[in-house]
Amino acid sequence: MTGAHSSGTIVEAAEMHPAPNGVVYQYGTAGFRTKADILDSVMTRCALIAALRSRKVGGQWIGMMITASHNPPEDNGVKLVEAMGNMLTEKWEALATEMANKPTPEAVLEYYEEIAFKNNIDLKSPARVVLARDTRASGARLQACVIDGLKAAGAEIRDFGYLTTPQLHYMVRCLNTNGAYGTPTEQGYYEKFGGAFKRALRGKKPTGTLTVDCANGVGGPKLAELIKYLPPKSEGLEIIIVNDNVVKPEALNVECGADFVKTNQRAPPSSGAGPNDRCCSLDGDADRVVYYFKDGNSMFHLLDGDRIATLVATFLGDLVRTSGLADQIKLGVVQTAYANGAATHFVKDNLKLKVECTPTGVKYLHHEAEGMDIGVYFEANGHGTVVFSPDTLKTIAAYEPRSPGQKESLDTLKACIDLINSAVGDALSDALLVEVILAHKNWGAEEWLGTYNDLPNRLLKVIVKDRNMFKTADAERQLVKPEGVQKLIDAEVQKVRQGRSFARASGTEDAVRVYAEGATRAEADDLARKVAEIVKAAGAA
Ligand code: 16G
Ligand code: MG
Repeated sequence: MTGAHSSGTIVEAAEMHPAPNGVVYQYGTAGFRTKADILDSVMTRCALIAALRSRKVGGQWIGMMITASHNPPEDNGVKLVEAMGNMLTEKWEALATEMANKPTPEAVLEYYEEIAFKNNIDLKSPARVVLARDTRASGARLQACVIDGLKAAGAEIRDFGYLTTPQLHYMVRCLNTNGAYGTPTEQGYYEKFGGAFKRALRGKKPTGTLTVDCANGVGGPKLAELIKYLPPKSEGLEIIIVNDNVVKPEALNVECGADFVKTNQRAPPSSGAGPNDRCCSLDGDADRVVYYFKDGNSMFHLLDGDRIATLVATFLGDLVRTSGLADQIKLGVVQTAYANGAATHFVKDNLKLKVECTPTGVKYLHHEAEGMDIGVYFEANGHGTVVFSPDTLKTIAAYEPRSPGQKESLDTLKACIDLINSAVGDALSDALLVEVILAHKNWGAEEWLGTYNDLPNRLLKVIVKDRNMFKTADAERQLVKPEGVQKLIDAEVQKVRQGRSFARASGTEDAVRVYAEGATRAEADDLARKVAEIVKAAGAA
């Protein structure tokens, strides 16, 4: 921990880390993210924004996570975390973008003072910022740039070194809630989630083993640590860790990790798992997880975020009902347009739950879920968690079960609440929750897969002149610009049985993404190709 006194001025800090010429930065879907060698100035300036944000919220701790998630090893980035452990509010994203693009150190200072003035921020009031980073080689250098900015802004600093992104979110929430969410230490995190896992299992033992691919990122060493707080494998879950080489930073996310598995629809080549062995893959900062297995015929099966959402919603829904709370607590599920049509159908028609659809990006889903009693949200790519409203938590805490059966369900429900990192999607906590549910159902991955059949689908990437000309509405399901393009897409969708397709500009890459599904593999592929052609033609204009 370092002191709260400013050393050096804002101008000096900005001078130490000048902005490269001609680069335009943007606080994107999940923070700034680009090649690490052009991020120094962004880090220092983002630190100033974090300090201002902390002052704006009365000196509460604000988080800064240095990571580029599933991006290649040479990239890096930074995301800011709000006081309750959620993602930075959109208004402040815009301030961060503007600050990052200021041309000179003097302009940085001027903007710093302007933000303070316009937001009624007293620059002498305390500012507190908590830091962590993933295992990228550039992380140490970039962190030094952050610290220069924080010192210049006179912020108190707490540095946790290496953490997963969700661990940092956890620390922020703990620090600002006087321990109500947990103890703000790494050990506190392991004790909380390890303890809740044991309680939620209630003596049940998961079948088989779980092989966890850690993408050669920070999730590896952290999972190894967490395992020490889980029940011994003879009584609980046997976890086999693979791809945990953080000594070789160039191996990060290469031929492994959640993004590799989801995009390529295959297991990492390094995986040594046998037939029907349950596997999951984390991404580089462990805020995302997908499951998969190979069957007896070596056929690969993916159990993605949609599957986790349906499994979790089924289980929590059952617990609410069997606890006797169904009249008081309603569950809902939040998805994006990428959710497989079969998953949406399953939630609506089998589980009879409300489904909402939001644009892509954790912050939109999280926000929507906050409006529900219990909001289960997952993106197909594996980002997600469960959010419990304050009233729901009160209802559950105060509820007196009327039978031993109700008590059993209620105790399991309470343990699951503790097991879920509701500050943000957490690959480690999500995986433990999945394992608890499978153990209760006495299921392996095959049974889980058997709950419904995914519609065949295809995701394509189209490079266009300017992706910003593609504007969507209705949670990205309709293209409103360029005009007339949606009509052409609709005409193709009509021709395909169970056809559905949409196109949207990526928030993280310079491309337009096309998604299509249909009754058969051939129909889905064909539809995706046709829609991609339409987008390509429109984007060439
Ligand atoms: C980011 C988002 C993720 C989203 C993805 C979409 C967070 C923490 N991460 O990784 O939620 O699914 O972007 O990428 O919000 P795309 O816009 O390139 O398709
Ligand atoms: Mg990530």
